[in-house]
Amino acid sequence: MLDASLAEVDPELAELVEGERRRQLGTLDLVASENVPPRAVLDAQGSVLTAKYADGYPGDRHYDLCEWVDGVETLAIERAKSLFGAEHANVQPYSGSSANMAVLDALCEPGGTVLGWDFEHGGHPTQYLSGTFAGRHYRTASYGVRRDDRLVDMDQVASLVEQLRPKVVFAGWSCYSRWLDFRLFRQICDSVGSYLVVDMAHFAGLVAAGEHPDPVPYADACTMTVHKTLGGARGGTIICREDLAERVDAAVFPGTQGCPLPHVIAAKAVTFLLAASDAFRERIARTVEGARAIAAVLVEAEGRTASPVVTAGTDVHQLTVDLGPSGRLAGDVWARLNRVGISANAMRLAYDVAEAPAGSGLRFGAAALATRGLDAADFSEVGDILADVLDGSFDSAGAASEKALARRVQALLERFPIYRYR
Ligand code: DSN
Repeated sequence: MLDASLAEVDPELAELVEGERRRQLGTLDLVASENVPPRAVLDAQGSVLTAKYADGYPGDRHYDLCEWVDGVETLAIERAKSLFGAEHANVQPYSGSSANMAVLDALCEPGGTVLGWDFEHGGHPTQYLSGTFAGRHYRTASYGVRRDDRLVDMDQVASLVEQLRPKVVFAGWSCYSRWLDFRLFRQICDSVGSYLVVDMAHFAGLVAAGEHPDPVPYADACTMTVHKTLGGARGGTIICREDLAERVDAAVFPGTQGCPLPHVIAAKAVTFLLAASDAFRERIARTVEGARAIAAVLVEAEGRTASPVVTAGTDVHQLTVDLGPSGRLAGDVWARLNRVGISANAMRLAYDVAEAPAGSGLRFGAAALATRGLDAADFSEVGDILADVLDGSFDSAGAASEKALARRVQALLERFPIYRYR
């Protein structure tokens, strides 16, 4: 059994994996948190490193014969530090959520106060929400975006910080389209001595490529995922100031995790290497350009879709459309997107008019398609397809229109294939 392939040992499972590979090949992926990890990352993540126990950190493990995995983790740490200009990096968090949990464990005693970004306003639940470790172990509150322009309400942040004097303030989002003023967040945190943690799970790749304001000079710590705009290993990473390194490391291991995953850390090392390249910078520039191109087409089409682009555009890799004025639910349009070969997210928005859980929001991201190779003109074609799907008259046009759109999606997929090897 040791040397037999997955297909030989478990054809049933192999068929499911192959089905997902074919699905990825045949879907225009506009899920803002997804990407196309390169083969080198998949090779590392499926390597023999999977077998090794290595609790601890390089040079200080609870297991013997760790010299090779020490080398792997040291490479990942040094590459992460160099990529982000960080004083310290911990590459062991299993995910972005684990990274947030460890940072809270490092910086805040249980029962302490934490201020996060409201989930329906674009934040991540693990920053504060009841039902997550943050909501269970800390006294939490949240801020959001303004009703009129849907930009983050920095007056509300300042007033909540003054009133609650939180130990930790999170800045960073899962669904937002504009840059953040990290200097202002820092000033507000300094006014009461709060730690500033920037959750850059989504925009870490943009920061690495210089396509987004850099939070590192302002934040006490930054958490990130390595598989979204960074486009690589499935997992999290924390970077922080040197004086917090010991606390952050102890909070990751043994505070909140057991053995690190050496195979995933190896895949993170490859990701950080690739993210330091000119090719990566070019791809991220094309990603942002792509999101802007889609947004521009959808803003232009607002007359016929009755679905405004939130904040009327984007500065980052994603944009959100508000179906509220059209009277349609995101879940219905989402199903139509799937039928023509597009994947995206339906979500509730700040001040959502819909009562259904899926709400009125559709989030579109350009990261995976930029990795496939699309350029600005191709992204405009994607925007045109989306505008047709969102068009109110589409309902009466029916199946014929869906077929025509599916053909246009197929033409793009054929021009930009992925995973041609098995
Ligand atoms: N689930 C991720 C996203 O889609 O944004 C955040 O963790």
